[in-house]
Amino acid sequence: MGATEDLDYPQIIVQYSSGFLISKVMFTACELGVFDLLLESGEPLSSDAIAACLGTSTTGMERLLDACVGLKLLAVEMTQEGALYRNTEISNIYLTKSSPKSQYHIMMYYSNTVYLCWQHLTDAVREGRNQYERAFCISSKDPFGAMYRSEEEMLKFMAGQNSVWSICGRDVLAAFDLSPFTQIYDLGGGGGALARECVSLYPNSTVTIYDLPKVVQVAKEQFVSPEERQIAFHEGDFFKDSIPEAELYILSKILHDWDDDRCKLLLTRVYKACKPGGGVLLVESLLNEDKSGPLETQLYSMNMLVQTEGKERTAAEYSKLLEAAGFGVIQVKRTGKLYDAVLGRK
Ligand code: ASE
Repeated sequence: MGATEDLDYPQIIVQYSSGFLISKVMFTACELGVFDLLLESGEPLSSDAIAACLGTSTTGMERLLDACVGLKLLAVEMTQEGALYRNTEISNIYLTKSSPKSQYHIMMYYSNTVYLCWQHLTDAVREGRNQYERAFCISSKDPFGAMYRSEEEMLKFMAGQNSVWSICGRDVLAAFDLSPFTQIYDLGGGGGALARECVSLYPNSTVTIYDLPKVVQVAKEQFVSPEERQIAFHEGDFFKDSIPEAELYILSKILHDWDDDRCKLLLTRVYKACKPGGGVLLVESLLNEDKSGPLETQLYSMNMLVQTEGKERTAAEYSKLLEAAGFGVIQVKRTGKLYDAVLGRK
């Protein structure tokens, strides 16, 4: 395709203009339980049958299913009885609620919370800050106070964050050989999915999830069973309360929530607590050094603008923050997936 052709018909502009419609079609099919129904049914179903089972209109469901076919999230076959729909392999694995790799919860968080903040992206760019006041009429002083404004919101966030580790957890933890570290703290470990991956990959390790008291309570009740003996809990605020001594601290998607000063404060506190010879593992989505990509990370950085006080950073930026806190021998591993790993040693 030549440049003139591009200018004659602006393919990417057309595509980007309807990009948000794509997300909403996928989120809505998930929310209504289309993929769950087709998995359970075990055979292709008509749009009328799907509409009847899910209690929706037939006219709306037929269009939703056809759009899912266009997105390759469903497949359709024409029979004498009309069109019959079935899941694709990808949908069975990632879009059904019960699958171990389900992305259902993060989609519900995007669709029902993140989406509302993005309504105010223009204001966020003008003002350079998150949009809780406009989106939810709540103070934006304390972003996690706002994000955890109700137990329901906190639960949705924790479940959403957990789903990411079913697709990226192993890679970020295998990026470095962490087997020398057996006493591990996962600071802001939330629902514990990364801790679970960690103890499964490193059977000699114990991982303590350090998080706010209300997060720890919900994690114990809903996400981690007492049988998971290698996972422990510690209630506290890692900016204020003491951080126990350990060999390794995991900070997974924590620094991206905060500005440089807060990051340095936290890393300095972690450095003081850390055993000599120990380290800190940052799990973050790394920007290219010239910030030219990856696109997913650039978009996440916009999301940090509307939802938090942070941003996504380059490997050099994380290295500088680590060095400022005292850490040396900094290693960076890109995984090629959404999240990467940076290891700093004391
Ligand atoms: C945070 C992570 C997220 C804080 C707010 C968040 C995510 C969504 N909202 O630490 C997950 C990452 N996804 C995006 C779009 O940033």
